[in-house]
Amino acid sequence: LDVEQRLGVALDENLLQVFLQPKVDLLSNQTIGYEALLRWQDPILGSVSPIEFIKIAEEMSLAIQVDRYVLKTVFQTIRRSIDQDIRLLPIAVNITSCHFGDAALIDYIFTLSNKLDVPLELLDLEVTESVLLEMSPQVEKNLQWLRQSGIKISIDDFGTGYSSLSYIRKLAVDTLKIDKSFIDEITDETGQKLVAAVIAIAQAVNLDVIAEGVETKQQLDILSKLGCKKGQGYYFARPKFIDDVLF
Ligand code: G
Ligand code: G
Ligand code: MN
Ligand code: NA
Repeated sequence: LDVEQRLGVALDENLLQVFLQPKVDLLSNQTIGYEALLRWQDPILGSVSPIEFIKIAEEMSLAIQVDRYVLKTVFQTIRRSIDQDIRLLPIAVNITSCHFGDAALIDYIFTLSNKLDVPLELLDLEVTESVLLEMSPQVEKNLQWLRQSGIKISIDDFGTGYSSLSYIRKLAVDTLKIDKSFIDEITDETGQKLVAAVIAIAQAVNLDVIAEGVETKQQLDILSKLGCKKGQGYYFARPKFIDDVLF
């Protein structure tokens, strides 16, 4: 059996697990939100990396189903948390580029939120720069609607794609996530200058900025010195099963 065949089964039988990784305020060390990340421990295939199965999902046109699976799981879990009076922070869900320009995305999110009575302020979305390359009227419409609904939008893996700076200025997004590859090199002089440049871009266009893949105290100290106020990475916490994080 291969990944292609099992992925459909995994979606139908809820075999994919949603994990959460905290986003942290660098000054106070407080968690300010989470990113939802999929994990798949398959009874037949063993553990399958999201890098592999997300790519296959895209090839098989299952990407939208995968995104919906995460959205549904996150909303259902938020509902259970509200029922138990647990204090909640926004949870960011990664949306595949091709899905972001789909009119049905809005309907899906709106229907879930209504049906489960979960405020949309508790949802954030992350998309990669490639969405900006394919800027269609529907992408712009979706961005506007999402923003008006209180859903914050981050550009993921920022700096690795080809997004033009003029798009970033015009776009209704909230946050740039500095890709881990830049943080990996932040201890080099040139690497540090690059991260400083990304932070300057974000400040110039009034966007929030968050560093991804922070693994060491040294990286954290340099980020703080450069004026970055938020971070995410193993230094703070690894992703954990959503129920173990929230309950
Ligand atoms: O969590 P990890 O570092 O193993 O993720 C590897 C890749 O898979 C990353 O690029 C991450 O964005 C992607 N990924 C993980 N979970 C999801 C998800 O729920 N949806 C999408 N579209 N991508 C995800
Ligand atoms: O593409 P995206 O940025 O959504 O993917 C984030 C991926 O990076 C996730 O798979 C997550 O598990 C992983 N990740 C998060 N923090 C760290 C870190 O500090 N080090 C490493 N190596 N991976 C990380
Ligand atoms: Mn992400
Ligand atoms: Na990223």
